[in-house]
Amino acid sequence: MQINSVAEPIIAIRISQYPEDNKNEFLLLGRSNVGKSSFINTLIERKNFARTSSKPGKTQTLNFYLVNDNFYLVDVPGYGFANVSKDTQKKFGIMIEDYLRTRENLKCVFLLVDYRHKPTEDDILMYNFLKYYNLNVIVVATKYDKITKNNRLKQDKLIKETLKLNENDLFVPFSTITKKGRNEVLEIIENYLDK
Ligand SMILES: Nc1nc2c(ncn2[C@@H]2O[C@H](COP(=O)(O)OP(=O)(O)OP(=O)(O)O)[C@@H](O)[C@H]2O)c(=O)[nH]1
Ligand SMILES: [Mg+2]
Repeated sequence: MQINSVAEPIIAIRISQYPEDNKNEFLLLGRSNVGKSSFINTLIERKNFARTSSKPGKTQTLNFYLVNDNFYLVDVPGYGFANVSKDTQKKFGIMIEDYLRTRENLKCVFLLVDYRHKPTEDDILMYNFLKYYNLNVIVVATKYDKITKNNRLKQDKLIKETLKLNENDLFVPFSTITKKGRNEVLEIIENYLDK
């Protein structure tokens, strides 16, 4: 897929603020700082179009990026970061739940986990929650460039076993530095758009 255009995001906190043009949507989920916003930038080949930061807690709203006038990539706040107050975390949780509960044009969720680490309890909870609601989940392991060759197989195994991935679950190692996984993700999106 060629990326021809990306519009300034539609920002939403409440359901009433979501786009109403009923286009297909793809949601990014994952811990704060795992690389959700960076993932979007890599897909659309724009530097910091979706704002990123080395400090967790950068994205604070639902941000809908319309790509090719055809589908939305939806960036959201991350979970599981201790420096964000309990109240704020709760608000973020409600924002994401509202979205998942109501969004019929959601095609699939990219659940991002850090390639270097064992998925956290929050990651496991999120994965199970998505499966329970029968959503299509693609696990993306970010920051692939930061791990040595020797450790890759071990990390693959650790992530798949910790989340208890099924045979049919897609698992995509990803890097914003080398662009590894970019084509695969674009193909996945394309396949959903064709369905
Ligand atoms: N080396 C490397 N760094 C990455 C990669 N992906 C993200 N990062 C870095 O990780 C940090 C966090 O990235 P963000 O995209 O802001 O993370 P986020 O998940 O959107 O974070 P929140 O908005 O706080 O939930 C930034 O410093 C990025 O440059 C990657 O594949 N490789
Ligand atoms: Mg972000």
